[in-house]
Amino acid sequence: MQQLRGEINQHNQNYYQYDAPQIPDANYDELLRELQALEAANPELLSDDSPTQRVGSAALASFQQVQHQIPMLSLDNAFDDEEFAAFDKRVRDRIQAIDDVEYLVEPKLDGLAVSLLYQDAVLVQAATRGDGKTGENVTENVKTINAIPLRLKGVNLPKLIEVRGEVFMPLAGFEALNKQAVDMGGKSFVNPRNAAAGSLRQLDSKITATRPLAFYAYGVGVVEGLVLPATQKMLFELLVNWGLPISDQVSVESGTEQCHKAYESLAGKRPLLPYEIDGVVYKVNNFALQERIGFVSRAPRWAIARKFPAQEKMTEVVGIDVQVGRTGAITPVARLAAVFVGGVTVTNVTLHNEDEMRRKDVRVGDTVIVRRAGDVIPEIVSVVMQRRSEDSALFNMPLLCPVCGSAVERAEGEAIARCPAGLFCRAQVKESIKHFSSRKALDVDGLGDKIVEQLVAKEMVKTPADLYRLTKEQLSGLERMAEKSANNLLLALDKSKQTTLPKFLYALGVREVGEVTANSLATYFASLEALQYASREDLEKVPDVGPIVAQHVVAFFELQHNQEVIAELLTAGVQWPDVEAMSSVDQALSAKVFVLTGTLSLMGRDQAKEILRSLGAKVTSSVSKKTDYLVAGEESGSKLKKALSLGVTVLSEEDFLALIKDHQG
Ligand code: I6G
Repeated sequence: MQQLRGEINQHNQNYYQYDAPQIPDANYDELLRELQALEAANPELLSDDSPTQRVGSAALASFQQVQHQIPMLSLDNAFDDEEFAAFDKRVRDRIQAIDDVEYLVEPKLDGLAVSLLYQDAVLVQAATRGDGKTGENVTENVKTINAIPLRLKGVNLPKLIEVRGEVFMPLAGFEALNKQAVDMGGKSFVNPRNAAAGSLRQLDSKITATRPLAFYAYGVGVVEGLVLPATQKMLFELLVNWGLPISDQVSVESGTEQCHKAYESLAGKRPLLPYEIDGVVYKVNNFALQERIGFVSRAPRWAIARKFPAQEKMTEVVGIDVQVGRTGAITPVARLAAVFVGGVTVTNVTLHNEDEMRRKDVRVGDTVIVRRAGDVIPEIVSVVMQRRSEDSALFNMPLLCPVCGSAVERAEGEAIARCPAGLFCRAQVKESIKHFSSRKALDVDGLGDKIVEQLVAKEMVKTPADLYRLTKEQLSGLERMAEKSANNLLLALDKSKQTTLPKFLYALGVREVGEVTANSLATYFASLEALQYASREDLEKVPDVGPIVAQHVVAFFELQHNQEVIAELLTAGVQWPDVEAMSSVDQALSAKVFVLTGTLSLMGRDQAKEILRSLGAKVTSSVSKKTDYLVAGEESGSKLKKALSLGVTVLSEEDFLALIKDHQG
């Protein structure tokens, strides 16, 4: 217990005093709960100075200290429905409730708690929570936050009122601040909470003034010259009338079932909100009941935070590998001890390139914090430096391609190192074949990675054209390939020959030519021959094609090897309908720009794209001012948020189906 207390105290200090947490919140919560459980089982060993008995650590000496007349408490947590039900039962037992209890429900923002003192309606002091009893005087800094009124509005204002709430940094501001920091060669913030804390606790308030901070009030402390209304909800209405912002997601719910629904609803909205939340706060709505229920030393008994599942977890880097991609890019990849985070098990994460790996200073053996938010690919947020072993060594990128042994090249000013061997490097052959046969390309059903690996290793396939020369005998000789599977694969190969020009162009794997560009090229040139002989100038006339893409396209078709492979593919029977014929259908959506996001449950995304393109629309992957429509399926995330902020028309899946039905006639 002593050891746990020491550890937790250190984490408190890192979090509250230095704004530099070394472990994710979920791991901190786990430590605290472990200590709470030990103390509950051994009450004779409980001590007043245990971290379970207080909140955070003392304030930094460089700010003036502020004594909170009424302690700023923290909230107990519930991590599942049973824990919330147990909380509700404790509440009901204390007030001997027969009916359901009414709770005020609000999102729990990921920011930092502050106290604002208004005397005769004027903001006279602002303080951080600190250890709950003593905080830091951040008045000058708080005065720079636009969301916080310097003078309260209205009549019959109290003589003195202490408003409490959360200062936070909205996501858009956080992203802009980090971009600016990186552009200027500075360090970025790990998350919006740290950015908010770091911004508020600046000794120079001019710096705070440049930071995009916001505020929501959640309660009051000291009050003189006012009789509080009967409920938390009515207090919120009063605060709003005085000009104080409160969350726009507040509701009042009765009983555990409704509370659960409100939790689910906020969890669903979470990716759409313009700020980060890490849970939901429930408070007994009625103040008289709150008073009867009372407090324990660190938290009110009438409130609880129900946390969302963790999006950050700690794990260990067990190795760093380098992968050679289709275009020869050499990418360092961290192999992790498996960790369940944000709903999936993560075992590897890309480190992108050497510079990025150095910037984060990731080494084998390090303990790292892994983050997976929404549908974003997992990433390493930071290394837990305190846990680094003394003999840890920098990982050096190889000088030779780990697959073919060619000398690795890194062009000046480029972050990516490459193996220059092209299709003489087996890794690149393998990746090219995988790309060629992938679903969005020629879609060869049943040609899995393991089979491609064997075909390339045995040198049965060196180019995509070789796929069409494979025989049943050859295939049956492969591991995991029974005769039936060999037959099926041959049928799938035969079927894949009927394709479309955009898919064929995408399948060729020209650098920088993704699905969208392949489609633009096909639409513009309408035939493979026209594209093959296009000049850079011609290519740059195509929408979306800039000088770099044009250069890659020209370079690709200049290589004799590529011309030969294309000729062999055509001889093997790969073919597509005329683009002319394709574009003669209704082009009612011609030139409209669509973005698809979230899960489309009635029609897959690929099918939706194909239909849109056949109607002349353009489908791009990111939302911008040029986007005409965003089709938002279930669990849409940041794209939906961006579309809404740019005023782009958002279509539900049903709206979308109706639209294409209209145009298909
Ligand atoms: O409504 C609240 C939101 C956030 C809170 C709260 C909080 O802490 C960050 N803390 C307390 C103690 C209470 N309500 C009562």
